[in-house]
Amino acid sequence: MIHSHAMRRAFHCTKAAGSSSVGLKQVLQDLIPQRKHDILELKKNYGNVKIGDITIGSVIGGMRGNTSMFWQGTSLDAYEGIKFQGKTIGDCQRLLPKSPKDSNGKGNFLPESMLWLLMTGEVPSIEQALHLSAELAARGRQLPDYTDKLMSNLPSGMHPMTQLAIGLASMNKGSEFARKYEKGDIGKNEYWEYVFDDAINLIAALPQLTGKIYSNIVAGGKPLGQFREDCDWSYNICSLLGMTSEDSCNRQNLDGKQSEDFVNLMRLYTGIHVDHEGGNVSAHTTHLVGSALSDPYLSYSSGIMGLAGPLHGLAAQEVVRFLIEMNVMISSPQSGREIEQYLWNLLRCKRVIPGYGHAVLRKADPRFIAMLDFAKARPEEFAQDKNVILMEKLSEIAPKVLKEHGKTKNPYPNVDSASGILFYHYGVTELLFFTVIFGCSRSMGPLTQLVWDRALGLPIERPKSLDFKSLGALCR
Ligand code: CMX
Repeated sequence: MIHSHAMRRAFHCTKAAGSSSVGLKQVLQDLIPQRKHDILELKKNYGNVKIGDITIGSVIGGMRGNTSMFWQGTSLDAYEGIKFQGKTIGDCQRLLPKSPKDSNGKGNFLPESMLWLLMTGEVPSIEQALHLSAELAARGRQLPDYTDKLMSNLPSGMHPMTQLAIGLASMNKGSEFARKYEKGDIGKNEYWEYVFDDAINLIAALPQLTGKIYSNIVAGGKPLGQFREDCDWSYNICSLLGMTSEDSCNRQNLDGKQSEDFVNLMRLYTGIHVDHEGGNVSAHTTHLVGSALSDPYLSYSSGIMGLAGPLHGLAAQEVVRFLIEMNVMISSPQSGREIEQYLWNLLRCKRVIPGYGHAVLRKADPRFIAMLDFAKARPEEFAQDKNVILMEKLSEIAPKVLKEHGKTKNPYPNVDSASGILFYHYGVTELLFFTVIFGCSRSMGPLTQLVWDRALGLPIERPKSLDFKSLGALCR
């Protein structure tokens, strides 16, 4: 029997002793000993407590309902959606520090604030968030030489996610963790520090890497914008895509307001895609590969390979294609009857409606709602965009159709229903590229967990597998 008060005592959430410090690593340094103690106590006192049953259905059904991962940063409730250290998207929008450069007060929180929250469980002060932002900018000023050269020499037409995975894997050459481990001069207790440094360096490098990939796709490798060390992480992503009005390139001729909105879209998008608890393919893969003590670059590069799948991160691209095609075939994006017919034809051909359904969620994805709200708050920008109008209309009609169709467990829109089409609106029209932006954001959750995996000394993952004969024996 579990004594809940004892359990709470064994795993209470402790405030970091030095949480007034502005340095993330220092705050973690103070936090880790208590958490380490907590997890050892948990294992010692409650290691035999059963969490759930594993059924044959879950063994051959993608491990659904098989609660078997430790994941601290986020949790996913089928009806409430994603929570970041227990906080909803709305909470995060209220509580997390924003960029002081945002003049109109409508700005989104900085993803750097989210990274802090994920790592420590605490909402950072504005000083802490800006300190982390400046640290990322300082570390991300330029790509390592070897990565830069490699990226410049990739064959043209290479899939953007392949480019991202190659770029990240190449950075393993500079991995502090791999170097120290190879030399054999670090003990288990110190692993996390080097994993942390690699994780921060990796996240810091993503704006440059993303800009490089985009320039490979659209400009034959010619730089599209400038990295600014006095700017935040999302701003630098936008700048290196040539999407800010301050850029000499300003590819889409965005005016000041549009440019500010685009940066805020990037902050929103990259702030809420950071994680979706541990079981999703990109997060799970990063955690699994990292459990073999592969360094963060190799681990997250593997996660990126999973994110590239059409049932995971690539869905945003499929949605954009789908909306554009449907708009060609129907007389108006408001025509409910024609949309319904279009969807039924699709389902009869055994195709899925992209952007709908989810393995865990059982209601509309709050991330979708946040993206939709972004568009709704800017009617002057989006009112004439047929794709955005169709996206919204579809979110009323598709759930009815999918419910009647009767197969899908969750007939509601997921985040990918909205994200790509908003980037497309501002002129990022290279569909395969969207998942790279997803990859920038997703780095934060799985890499946070990787730091904690090593801080808590979690072991290599090695579940048991069963063949047909063994499953058959269980059925007798
Ligand atoms: N359109 C049509 N059929 C769908 C469907 C959709 N959007 N979503 C699920 N189904 C079908 C499944 O294909 C499955 O059919 P079969 O029994 O014939 O194989 C059946 O409904 C049951 O599936 P489910 O249990 O509801 O969903 P899963 O957990 O197996 O899969 C997901 C989840 C997301 C892969 C699926 O809903 C899907 O393919 N959606 C479209 C692609 C998409 O939007 N992906 C983005 C996911 C977002 C994320 O990664 O966070």
